[in-house]
Amino acid sequence: MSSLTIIGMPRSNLTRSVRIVCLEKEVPFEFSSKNVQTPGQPPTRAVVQINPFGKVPILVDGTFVLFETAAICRYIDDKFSGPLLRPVRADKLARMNQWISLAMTRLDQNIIRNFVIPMVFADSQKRHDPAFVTQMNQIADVIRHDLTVLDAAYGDGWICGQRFTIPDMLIMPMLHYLHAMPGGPEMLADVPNVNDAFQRFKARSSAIQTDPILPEKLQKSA
Ligand SMILES: N[C@@H](CCC(=O)N[C@@H](CS)C(=O)NCC(=O)O)C(=O)O
Repeated sequence: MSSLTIIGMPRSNLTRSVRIVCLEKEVPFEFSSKNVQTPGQPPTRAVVQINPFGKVPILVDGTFVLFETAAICRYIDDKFSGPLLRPVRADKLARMNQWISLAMTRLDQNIIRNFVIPMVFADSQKRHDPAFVTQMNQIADVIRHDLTVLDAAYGDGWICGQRFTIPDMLIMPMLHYLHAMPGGPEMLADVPNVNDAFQRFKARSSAIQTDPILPEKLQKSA
């Protein structure tokens, strides 16, 4: 019997990644969004008490509390039996860690924080503001560049070859949001290996069970 709880928000891409890791690892867990966020407000006391940085996801395993998505994903894979979510050979493992690091630093920052979030919160007037348009176009160019690099890595199916591993579980939820943005489907269509992996990701049970179900307004804006 697992005592695992994942604390986070259903629409947080990183919380989704951790839930996907649990599902792929076949570990039973509870998902708790209680007192996690008050929209437009700083992190709640309930969150800050267990993560002083005020961020989710957070893992609670009995008395053990862990924050930072990459650390949580690796912990789940290392601690529990079930399908291995990483390669075995040292060089392949190092390569996986390279992609995890890239996903958590550059890709999450550029795709989610610098592009998706500003686009979601921009009203129609803001979306037509020339300074905002220039800024979004510049970030879109960086994302296009990064997707091209990823496309070469996705040549064998997933980023570490044929096995669906932790960096895929971090990157694919980011692409889910990117795909919902204006120009997102076109960006993905330009990178066929990444796009093919994204289509296979969407069909996985772990992706379906954690689908953030984006509001219709957002879906239509793509
Ligand atoms: N470095 C952290 C980043 C976590 C993060 O930015 N989480 C977002 C949700 S995806 C969050 O907590 N946002 C709420 C806030 O910033 O108040 C990690 O890897 O877990």
